[in-house]
Amino acid sequence: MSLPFTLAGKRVYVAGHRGMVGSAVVRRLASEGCTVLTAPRAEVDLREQTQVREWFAKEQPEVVVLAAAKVGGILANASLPADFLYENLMIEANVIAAAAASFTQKLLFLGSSCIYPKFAEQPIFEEALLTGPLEATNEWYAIAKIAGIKLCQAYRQQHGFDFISAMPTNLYGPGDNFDLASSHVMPALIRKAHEAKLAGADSITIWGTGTPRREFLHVDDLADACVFLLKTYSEDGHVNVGSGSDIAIADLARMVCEIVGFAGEIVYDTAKPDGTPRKLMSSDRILSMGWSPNSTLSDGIASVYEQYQTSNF
Ligand code: GFB
Repeated sequence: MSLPFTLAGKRVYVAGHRGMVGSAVVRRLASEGCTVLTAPRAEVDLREQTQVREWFAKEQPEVVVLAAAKVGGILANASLPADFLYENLMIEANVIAAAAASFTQKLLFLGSSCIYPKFAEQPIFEEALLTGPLEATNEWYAIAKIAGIKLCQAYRQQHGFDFISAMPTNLYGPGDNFDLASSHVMPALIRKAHEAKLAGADSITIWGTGTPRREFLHVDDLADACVFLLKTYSEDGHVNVGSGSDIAIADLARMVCEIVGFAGEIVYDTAKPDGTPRKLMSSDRILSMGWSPNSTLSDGIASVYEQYQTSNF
């Protein structure tokens, strides 16, 4: 495959276009001069092999961004192990195999930083994959994502397909899930602080001890990295995509409360899980290729809060 790979004039399928990541990728592709293809779930259920094969045979996408996944925060991951493992395995296997069967020129698979061992040395380089046990709260999702990386590598090695993988850190941005039972921490904190402010409450309760550290990246930065990798990367190894710094959940909660304008107390529900103590990735590989993120955490949170107040989540 010759690089840089051109998107202009190509038919680019974004799987998962209604999700936070997929919708950001669709927005970013608007300036690439390509035709963006999407398929509503009512038309193609990505867990169903025949539907996926038939759709690919009919639409013949030349490029695929695989952003479709069953996703959720720490509690959803821990309480729905069968759904997270089965649905993600099916989606990946069906889309990657259908892309190969219809001779898609390039495919980008999106994973997650939870693929790395729970106690991986920090910052986590790509080589840390499969060097230790996973974090229990998300091992089901992580195993499915590891299988997706390996499937891309297997098609590359056995059949020469240009299938690549990117591993984003914890993401946030427009289109996030604000349901408190199933969301990730960022939308949960924004919603809790906002509702407490409106109610004149004295405190908000957040999960765990507040000591775990997480690295956050705005989803528009990830979408930009996806386009960058599609155009410039064509190798076997997966590529980390992060912001380069992490923050303790307690400090994040304070930052969100300040942005939202809630001055009450933060209470910790330690019956809820902490998850991985820390997962700061090294993004040296993509930085050395010439990509870097644009958003700062505080600006990113402020813009999401603005959107949250004006939308019907
Ligand atoms: O974002 P989160 O759900 O996912 O939680 P993970 C991050 C941290 O925030 C954990 C704490 O230590 C939570 O205990 N936290 C505090 C909260 N308050 C809240 C709250 O109200 N809601 C939530 N959700 N968390 C997920 C994985 O792990 O990250 C997935 O389960 C995936 O597989 C995703 O990899 C990116 O960072 O712990």
